[in-house]
Amino acid sequence: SRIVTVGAAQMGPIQRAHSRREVVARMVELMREAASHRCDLVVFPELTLTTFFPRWWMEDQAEIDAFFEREMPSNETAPLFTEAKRLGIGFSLGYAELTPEGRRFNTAILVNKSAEIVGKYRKIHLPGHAGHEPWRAFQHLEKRYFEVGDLSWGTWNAFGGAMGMMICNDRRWPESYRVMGLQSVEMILLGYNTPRHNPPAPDHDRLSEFHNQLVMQAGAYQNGTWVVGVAKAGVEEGCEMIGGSSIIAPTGEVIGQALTQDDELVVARCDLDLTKSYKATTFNFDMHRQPDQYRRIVEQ
Ligand code: ING
Repeated sequence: SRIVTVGAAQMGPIQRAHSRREVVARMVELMREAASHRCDLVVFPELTLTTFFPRWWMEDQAEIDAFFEREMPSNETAPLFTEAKRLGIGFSLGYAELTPEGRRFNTAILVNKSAEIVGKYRKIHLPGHAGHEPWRAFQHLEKRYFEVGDLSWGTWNAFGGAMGMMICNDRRWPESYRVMGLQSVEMILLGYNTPRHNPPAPDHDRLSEFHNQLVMQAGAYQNGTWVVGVAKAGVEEGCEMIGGSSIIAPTGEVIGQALTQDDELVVARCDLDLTKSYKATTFNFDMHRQPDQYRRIVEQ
């Protein structure tokens, strides 16, 4: 067996007034709690460092860019890396990336136990809309503030196995999991900020948690991989976001789940060898897939 002890570090709400310093202090607390449970890896949510700013229509680029990180680690985030190295723990972190060339992405990084960034992913499925839609109780402007990610979905050898990442809306699209499944991924880390209310389809609201579980459990089982889904939860600036952070086995079973809408660590011992029986039988891609029949999936 290849056990990775995982800490899903759900974050409660981050209000606009909360500084990165305050948020990082909360994250360090969760990291210390994870270390006390002998975690190898802590998974933080999407856009962990600030409130979910795509809920607002903004036009001033300086105001928008205040939510982005120009460097990683930065002064405010350095304590995360320092503490992780001291504790001998790895982590994944979601943040808004502003590159030196002036490109903006919804990004996640994978950091090993030596506090080295070993993987980076930029969100590909950007939900919501690009224009101001004032009829909505709140906006969802990821298409306005971020570019579509340009790194595809990769895997990295770390923590004893093949690790992959995706972000939030990616988890609703089977292609996200399958691209990594075809690279023999064994554990997918993802963070999410999911408003309970979806203005264009309010009748879906009552199914928010069900849909959240459904897509991650399906992705895990259909690709013989662990999936760790971690929420930024609770009421941020009047907008409720679901919790339900989960650790899901390659069997498709949820083996750990958050019970609150606040900062909460969910710990599980995940044996990467549990992926083998699915990859070798039911989802033996070389033996069973018929790619010639799948062409329509990649047509525009
Ligand atoms: N959030 C949401 C998500 O995909 C959403 C957007 C909410 C889509 C509800 C569909 C229904 O979980 C982000 N940040 O992608």
